[in-house]
Amino acid sequence: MKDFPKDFLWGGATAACQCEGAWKEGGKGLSLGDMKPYRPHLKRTDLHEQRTVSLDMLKEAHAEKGTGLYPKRYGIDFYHRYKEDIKLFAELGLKSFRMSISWPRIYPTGIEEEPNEEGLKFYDDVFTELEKYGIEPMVTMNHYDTPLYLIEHKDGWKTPEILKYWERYVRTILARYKGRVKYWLPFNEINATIFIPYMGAGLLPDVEKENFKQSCYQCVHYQLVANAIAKKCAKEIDPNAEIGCMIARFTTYPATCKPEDVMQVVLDENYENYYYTDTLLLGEIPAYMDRFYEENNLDIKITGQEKKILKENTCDWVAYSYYMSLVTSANTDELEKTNSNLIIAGKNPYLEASEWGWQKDPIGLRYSLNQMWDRYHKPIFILENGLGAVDVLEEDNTIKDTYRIDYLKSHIEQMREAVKDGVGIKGYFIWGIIDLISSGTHEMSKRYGVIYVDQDDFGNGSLARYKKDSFAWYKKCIESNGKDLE
Ligand code: BGP
Repeated sequence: MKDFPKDFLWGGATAACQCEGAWKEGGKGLSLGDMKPYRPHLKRTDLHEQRTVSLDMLKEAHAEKGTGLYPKRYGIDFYHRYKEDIKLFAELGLKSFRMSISWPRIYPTGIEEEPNEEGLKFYDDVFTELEKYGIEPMVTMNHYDTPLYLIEHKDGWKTPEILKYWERYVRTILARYKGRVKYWLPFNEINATIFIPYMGAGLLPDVEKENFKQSCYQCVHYQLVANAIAKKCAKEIDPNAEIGCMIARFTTYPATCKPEDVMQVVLDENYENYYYTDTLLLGEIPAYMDRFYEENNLDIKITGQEKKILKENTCDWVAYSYYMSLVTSANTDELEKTNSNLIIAGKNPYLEASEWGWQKDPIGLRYSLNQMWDRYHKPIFILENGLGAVDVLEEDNTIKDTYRIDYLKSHIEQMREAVKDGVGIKGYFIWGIIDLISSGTHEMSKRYGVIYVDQDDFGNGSLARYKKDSFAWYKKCIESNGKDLE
């Protein structure tokens, strides 16, 4: 029976806007994340409030002098500590490191004719460090990191003008890092804009008002085209580069075996997940979207040229983040709800949830891997999986995170089952391999790492790094190519 292939990429993932900090250093321009405050008065499970950014909040962020309540401005100071961190990744035995390039570090406003050399040099240095230890980079081009200027002055993702700036950025980084980066992911969770419109596309509900849904889907369309443009550029600039696509995977179960509930699963998964991967892997906007646009009174502008780009530039592999599964029904009002990554959905009485309400479901990982493989037969990467939890730093600087080991172990076991099922999985990345700022709630105390970072929710702490118990556990897992999970 099959097992993990020899060249399986055991990885760890981060994003520039959650770890780099140095928001104004090295010529970097403002980004979406720099403007989103930490709001300690909100409940951890209050997803609606947590994800919304209003015009007033943006104005306040522009006026803000200090950095106290804007944690993405300082991150975990990866910008200055990347050597120390990469050394730890090497000690861990990491085969691949997922990171993102911050677009506004390369083009501060997005519209410059020439890139910012200091920004380019920073990533050169990061790649040099990774090469020193033989760690393969997996690079996201845009992880919730659109330059703020494009949003505030150029209508952001709402018009095709952005594609010109995007292409310039993509060409710059593909050419600069040619031969150094093989795996490129144009967008983190390209289905996110519908759920977190601000971080996905800089959309503010109080600006969009009744056009909100229309704007969301128009932005999504241009992001899909942008993903295909990245593939087009890669073919010209670095044919050895592989371009992927990624969604936040919402593995969905019906609340009952009532046919209406089962049908609802098909609809939810089509609209929330498959629309994106079908378009980018099969090369056509799926027919079910025509019905969706019509029923929702959406008038999405799509040109023949854009369809051609999508058709001719399908992705080499597919990826997703997997944290939990969801429940749906034909009558969602009847469902007891829980919080999940990006989405509020039905609760599953058979599953336990994390403190943030995310329902842990390792079997759902095997299930979704089979679904994705059957649908596309393209190599799959799990680019994010992990458990956000409150960790305790003991007096002797140890962190006994057995709950995290249990979570990771159960998911890796199910991933192995999927490998045995014949699914072509190429790599697995623990999200937040090192503790970083939470994307959803901006807390520091929602920790995912196998490396602890001494910093609290308000930016206090030494920033010292400590190995958690899960560090030694993941090291063994990697060394044994997934055989030793004890
Ligand atoms: C994904 C994002 C990541 C990450 C993760 C965990 O949706 O791609 O950036 O943060 O979710 O979410 P959170 O940080 O809200 O716990």
